Amino acid sequence: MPALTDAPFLRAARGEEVPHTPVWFMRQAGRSLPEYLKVREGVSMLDSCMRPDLVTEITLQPVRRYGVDAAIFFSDIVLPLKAIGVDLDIVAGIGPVVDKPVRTLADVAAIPDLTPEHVPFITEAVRSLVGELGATPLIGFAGAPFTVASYLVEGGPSKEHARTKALMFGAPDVWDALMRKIAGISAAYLQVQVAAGASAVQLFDSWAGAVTRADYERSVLPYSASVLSAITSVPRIHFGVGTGEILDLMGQAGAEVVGVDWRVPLAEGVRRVQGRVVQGNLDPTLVFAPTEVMLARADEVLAAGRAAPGHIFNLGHGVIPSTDPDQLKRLTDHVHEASAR
Ligand code: 1CP
Repeated sequence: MPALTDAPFLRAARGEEVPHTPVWFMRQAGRSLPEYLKVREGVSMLDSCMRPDLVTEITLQPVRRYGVDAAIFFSDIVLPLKAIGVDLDIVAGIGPVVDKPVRTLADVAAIPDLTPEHVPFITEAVRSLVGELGATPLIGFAGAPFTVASYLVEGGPSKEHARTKALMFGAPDVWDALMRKIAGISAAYLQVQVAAGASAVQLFDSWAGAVTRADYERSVLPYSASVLSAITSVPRIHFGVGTGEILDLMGQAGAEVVGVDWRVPLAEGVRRVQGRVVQGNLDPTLVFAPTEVMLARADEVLAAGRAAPGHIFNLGHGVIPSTDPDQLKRLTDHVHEASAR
């Protein structure tokens, strides 16, 4: 039986030699899989995240189907907020919706800190998964302060993040209090997952690309760095979308691995994060192209990844729900075969 600590995903994250380039996909579980749609029938998204039996099954589904090198814990970035009592729901076809948006110091003060007692079902689900996964690593995750703040301040998904950025520009005291509060919640939530056996963590700052370099450095980075610094025993991955202009700064936030979205050529991403391991970055729409086109582009990503101290193959953002799972299976097999040392 191979040892978990020698799993290719963890070796790559530590910058060690690997038998093949490890591969997993952001949002590999979920709506692209018929077996997911089946077990979710009649169960709301948030309810499914609080049921360890369902979380275990849904997390394992893509591992069984694709043979990917890591599992990602099935949950959502707003789940810890729900667990501490923030009135929110995940609405099908929309995403997270917050009943009473957070805009003032009093609103922030009303949000409790997260303790392990708030999320016993997470501990139970992670333990169950780690037992089932054996030598396949489980990635825990949390939302980074900026991205979670956007849902809290806007009250739901947003393209412009206008109210969020207005708060950042115009009310620095409220912004600091809110970002500290979320940083504490995300750090505690990751610590629960690591304590229960997660082998790595990913901090999702999906919407960080919405801010300028200067604003990122001053008003976002310190809080993400604080979350990352709370995790010292397992490799950390730091990811956002549209982050080309801030990729070097993201690399300075403390994670061993930096996720690169598909807009930045991976060779350039490797240069920008200077000495860090990279994760990414095939355009998620390439699965809709003919297989040979998708695989040729995957070869380019693999070639560029060789310049980094380590490379974890992934898409440049999450799996699109209408993706054909057979394409992801072909992609996984191809990455393994084409990168075999
Ligand atoms: O009913 C449903 O099935 C809802 C769809 C869904 C799913 C399957 C949502 C609502 N969240 C999830 C699961 C999820 N969310 C996972 C686990 C799946 C996996 O990776 O295998 C993860 C890692 C997330 C994290 C997440 N949620 C992020 C960061 C990752 C990213 O994609 O950038 C973000 C931004 C969210 C918010 C969210 N939750 C759900 C939706 C539709 C959204 C995005 C809404 C928006 O556009 O703002």
